Amino acid sequence: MNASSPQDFVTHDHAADLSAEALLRAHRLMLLARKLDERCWILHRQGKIAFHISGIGQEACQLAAGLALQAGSDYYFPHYRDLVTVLTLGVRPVDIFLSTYGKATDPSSGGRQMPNHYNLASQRIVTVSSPTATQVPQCTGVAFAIKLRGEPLVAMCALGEGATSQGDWHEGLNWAGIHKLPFVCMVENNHYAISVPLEKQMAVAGPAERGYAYGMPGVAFDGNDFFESYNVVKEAVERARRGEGPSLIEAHTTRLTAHSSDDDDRTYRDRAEIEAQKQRDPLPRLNRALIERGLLDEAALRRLEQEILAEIDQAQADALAAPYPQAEEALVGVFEAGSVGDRAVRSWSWPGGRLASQSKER
Ligand SMILES: Cc1ncc(C[n+]2csc(CCOP(=O)(O)OP(=O)(O)O)c2C)c(N)n1
Ligand SMILES: [Mg+2]
Repeated sequence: MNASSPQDFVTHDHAADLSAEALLRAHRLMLLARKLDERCWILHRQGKIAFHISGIGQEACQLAAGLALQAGSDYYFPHYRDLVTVLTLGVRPVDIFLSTYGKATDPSSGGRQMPNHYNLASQRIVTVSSPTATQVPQCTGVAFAIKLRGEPLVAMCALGEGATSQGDWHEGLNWAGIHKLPFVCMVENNHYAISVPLEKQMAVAGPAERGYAYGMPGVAFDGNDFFESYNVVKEAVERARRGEGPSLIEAHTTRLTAHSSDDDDRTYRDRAEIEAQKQRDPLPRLNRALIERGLLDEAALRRLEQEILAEIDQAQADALAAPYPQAEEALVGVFEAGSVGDRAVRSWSWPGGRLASQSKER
């Protein structure tokens, strides 16, 4: 069974419906994400932040996801690489730095989550759980609730191809297929799970081949081509919204960095392979497409880059100036007030003082 092609799946050229204004906004978001991502790498190498995991090279399919969903209404369960998706759905650059620096005003967790574990409750971006693929059954659970309530909403998740080897992925997709849920699963197939290549991960060409087994379309597409990605993701999202059931969509994409700031991919990846993958980099491809359409020129691109770098400088400065959480508040929000865990925590002694949860009701 071969995966479907975008031509078989897409019923309408959704990308053609994007106005010039929408395309310029999309392009700005991709450039913003790239520059923000690069800044995080620099801060890590300067020893100023503890960890970074990158979306560089995977932005086209991610941006398509952010644009295809209704921001603030539909639910999104992100992959840890989905920087541009979450920026598109409403996370601000300062929020990324607040989280990375572990500041008290970090809207995702008050500085408690790992960096890149994106979430923003107001925008229905549900927090990344560190065990890979656990977002899939979480997301199908939300999709089930949407269906039971008869809401015109969609629940979408993203994950890497390596994580599709986890049982959670299979269970989630099986459930979505049985109940014909308003659910979209996007696999960002960058052909590596840290150092493990795709062919050591599965005996099929890619995860999309498995859609048939779960009773849903499985569609493989060029996840580095923004227009193709938008057409596929939008089709899957609208199909779910129309009550036609779930879709499994597989973005062929490129991880242009090491797995994370803690990884050295020179130990397992040929440099020539990365150089070849850079030819598929989604950002120059989108730059060229907008230049060809007369929406951008080289001078405008340089101006935009400067504007974005200034925006990032400001966001970084604002986050640096924000307060760190108090040590005494470390356990606030971990347990529901009045629960067994909360009562246990209240009974602990704390060097140098009392826990905030012992002194204050929250
Ligand atoms: C259940 C579980 N096992 C292992 C890990 C460690 N781990 C984190 S990311 C990762 C690789 C995931 O690869 P893939 O799903 O292809 O995503 P990519 O990083 O390539 O985007 C692993 C093994 C984890 N977080 N959770
Ligand atoms: Mg991978």
